[in-house]
Amino acid sequence: MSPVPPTESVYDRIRLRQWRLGRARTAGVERRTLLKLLATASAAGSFAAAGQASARAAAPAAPGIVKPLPPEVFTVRGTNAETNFAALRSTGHLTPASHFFVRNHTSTPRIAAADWKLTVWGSGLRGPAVEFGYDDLRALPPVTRTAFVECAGNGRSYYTTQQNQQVSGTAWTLGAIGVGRWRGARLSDVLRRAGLAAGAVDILPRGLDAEVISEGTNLGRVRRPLPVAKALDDVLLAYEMNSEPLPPDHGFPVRLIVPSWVGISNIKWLGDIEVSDEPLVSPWNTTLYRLFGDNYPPEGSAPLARQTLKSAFELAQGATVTAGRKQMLTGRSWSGGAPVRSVEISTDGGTHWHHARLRDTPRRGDWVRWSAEWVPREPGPAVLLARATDSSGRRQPEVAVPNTQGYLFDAVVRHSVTVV
Ligand SMILES: Nc1nc2c(c(=O)[nH]1)N[C@H]1C(S)=C(S)[C@@H](COP(=O)(O)O)O[C@H]1N2
Ligand SMILES: [Mo]
Repeated sequence: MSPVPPTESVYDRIRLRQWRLGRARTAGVERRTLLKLLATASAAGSFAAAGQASARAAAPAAPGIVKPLPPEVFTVRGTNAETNFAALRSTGHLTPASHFFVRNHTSTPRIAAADWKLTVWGSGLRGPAVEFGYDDLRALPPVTRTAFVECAGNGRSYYTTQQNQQVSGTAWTLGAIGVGRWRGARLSDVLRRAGLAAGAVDILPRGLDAEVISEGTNLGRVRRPLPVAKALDDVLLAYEMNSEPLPPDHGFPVRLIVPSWVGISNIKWLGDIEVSDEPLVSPWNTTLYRLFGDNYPPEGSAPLARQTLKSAFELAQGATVTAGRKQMLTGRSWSGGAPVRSVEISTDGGTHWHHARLRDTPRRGDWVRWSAEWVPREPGPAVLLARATDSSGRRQPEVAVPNTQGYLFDAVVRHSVTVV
């Protein structure tokens, strides 16, 4: 993988200041509307609460998801489907499409490849708008990359169940992640062919799915600005997932893959890309996908970029295990920052720790599978913990710093089992 663009965190700080000073252009939403949304975003339980309400009313099938959602594989949460981590035990390094979580703001649109085109346009191009058809994209030099797509809110429910904090949004456990092998065209090739100007600073990829209505406000179609530095680094316009055409729920015909970054960056059903010579903002990098709350300024942190460090057991919460019999505990750890270096397991609630055996070569933007043997002795409740350390020395903490929308949970998750 290519190194981190050095400009990334600098970019975020600058963009945030520009927006605060009114120097960034809001794309498709009035600045006034954004400021109003922002005022409520900093109070917990406001903006994304609609998602939570629909999660409570979850029907057995998720409205708007096309693929089958067998209950042993998925837990439906509103318009979304979370992968049950226990169901990954039988899968390899890559998450099969049949097991890959789905996060839909509205519902999966059905788009024919023959009717599809991508329009690249805006002040950051040297000339007029340029269109690419499906075959045009496939004719560009293909690249293949293994990368996770992980929702920024993955693990959100543990802010509440482990830390007793109220947060808004879908109450994911740890299954809002999947790893795919993505094949597609380089975004940099597309932007250069479209006539990228030297002064371009942001791009704004936008989905073809329905407009998002949140608490009576039409936010428009899903779109999130991306700095040109990242766009030119390692971003793909993917048309294949695990050697198959993208499934409808995962963005057919074409989606963006933005390695290591928060899930929302990976725009599905891509329809157009604005290229701008001035900074852009949308609800998805202002009122959403920033950190709000007591630990952050009123307008929130810089827009979220990289994912954090996490670990999960491939075991159901509350599973039953037999005393005196050898168990092979398995799981996965991942990071959007430095690659995972080691994983430690505790089977006694955190008193003793042992190294797990890593089964993959750790890479940033990917997960490593691991395993550890355990012979449970005493019958009764037990708490399993898995904690990863990355190659920069960062280790998963005991407590995650809270934010009102429950993003980027990184603490060690307590996994309860019963020994019988
Ligand atoms: N067009 C569009 N793109 C989207 C979304 C969406 O609702 N519409 N959801 C985003 C979010 S929040 C996440 S986490 C990922 C989920 O990708 P997946 O459904 O393929 O797992 O897609 C992102 N891209
Ligand atoms: Mo997400």
